[in-house]
Amino acid sequence: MDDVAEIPVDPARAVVHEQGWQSWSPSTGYALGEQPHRPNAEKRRIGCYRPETAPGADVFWGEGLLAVDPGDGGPVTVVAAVEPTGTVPSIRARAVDGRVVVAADGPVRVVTDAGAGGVPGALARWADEVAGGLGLPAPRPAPTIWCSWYQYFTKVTEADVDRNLGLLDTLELPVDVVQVDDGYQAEIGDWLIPSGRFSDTPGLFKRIADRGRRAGIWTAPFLAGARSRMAADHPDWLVRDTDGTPVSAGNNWDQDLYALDTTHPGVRDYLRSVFSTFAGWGIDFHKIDFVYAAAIPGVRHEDVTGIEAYRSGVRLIREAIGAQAYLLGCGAPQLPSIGLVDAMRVSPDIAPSHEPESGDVSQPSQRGAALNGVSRAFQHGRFWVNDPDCVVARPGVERREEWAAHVAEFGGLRGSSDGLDQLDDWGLKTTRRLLTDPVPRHFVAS
Ligand code: 9PG
Repeated sequence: MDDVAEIPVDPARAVVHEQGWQSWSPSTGYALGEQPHRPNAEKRRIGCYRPETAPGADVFWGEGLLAVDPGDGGPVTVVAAVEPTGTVPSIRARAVDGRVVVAADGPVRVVTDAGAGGVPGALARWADEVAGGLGLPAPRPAPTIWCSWYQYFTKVTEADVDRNLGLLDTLELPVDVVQVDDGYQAEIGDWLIPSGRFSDTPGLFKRIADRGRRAGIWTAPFLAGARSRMAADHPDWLVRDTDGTPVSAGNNWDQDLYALDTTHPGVRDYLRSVFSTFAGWGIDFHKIDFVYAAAIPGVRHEDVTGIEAYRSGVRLIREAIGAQAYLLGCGAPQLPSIGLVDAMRVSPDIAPSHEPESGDVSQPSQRGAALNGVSRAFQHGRFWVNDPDCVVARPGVERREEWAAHVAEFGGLRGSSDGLDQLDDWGLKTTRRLLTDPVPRHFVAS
């Protein structure tokens, strides 16, 4: 790493802001004496942080973006990737005797920002410049969603979706898209083979459309689960180490995960056929998840960087689903996704509990979800529509009033993810309000 800036600070008041790699990576500001959030297990480091870096908690570390507020009233320093959609250098900051010393392992620019609004203001101005430089159009208005995940998780059944589809009518909820999440498919990678709990998936999506709603689906298109038929049938589709071992893309669903090589013609044909099949079923909303896998370092069919492989994979999906379909990224490298998606999950998952079970804020919890939703507000309306994660408003959700207030202020995409028969009066009223209220076009730093 080379030093790129040395900033005199008030050590008692200075703040260093870290940008994490992907949707679930903790992103926030820290006082100099604070320990930044780091993974507490290897599978989380790979699956929720940047797989190729492992900074300790004794340094601050941003992936492609880091900002320093000196705390003495002086300007904010933003250190950022020169080409955030091409090369995302790691940026390290250390406190040394009344100074913050910043170093990077690739091309960055150092911007001194004396405008209003502190770090959020400076990041918003940086994002405006990036969006302007790339000529990004304003993001399209997002549809409202009902999502199966946060009530039913992987145990969702076709009957659960049908029941909620009916309740949307009975309750007259203004939901545009019914999005079936993880659980409809046989395995991670076997997207067109139904799980035992779904008997007629195309029929279900047709019923959604027949009721006047749009059909949405979840996939993890660049993952191959160790148990999948796809991994067994096509071992040549996986990203590998130089010694030929498939690269680990983490572990979830009680199995090892591998990354698909999006430059391999077989993978490209497969993804095209999966997403064209979905288009034929009338699906026009896609939550593509765990997409960090496509960018994982390793050996591919074509000699491209992980970020190039990732972008070409997402572009291929966009071509297959059509320009009109709505595309939501999740588990997605943030800066490399600029210009590719309509909306982006900017946080780890919401959960009924306020604290993450394992103590790692990249894991499901209200605290982790809110942390990122606030600090990534600057991205909303500039790079895409921010998805702060779904509204969960049923009784039993800890501090549900706080979560609803967070979504009201920072979302972006508005989705409900309760079993609609689980809502009490407050939950129903709040869900309706959050689905109806106008969404701020973009975040403005106060
Ligand atoms: C479906 C879910 C939902 C959810 C997504 C994603 O192992 N992990 O660290 C891990 C992180 C996030 C996660 C699952 C596992 O949730 O964010 O909305 O779609 O997948 O499986």
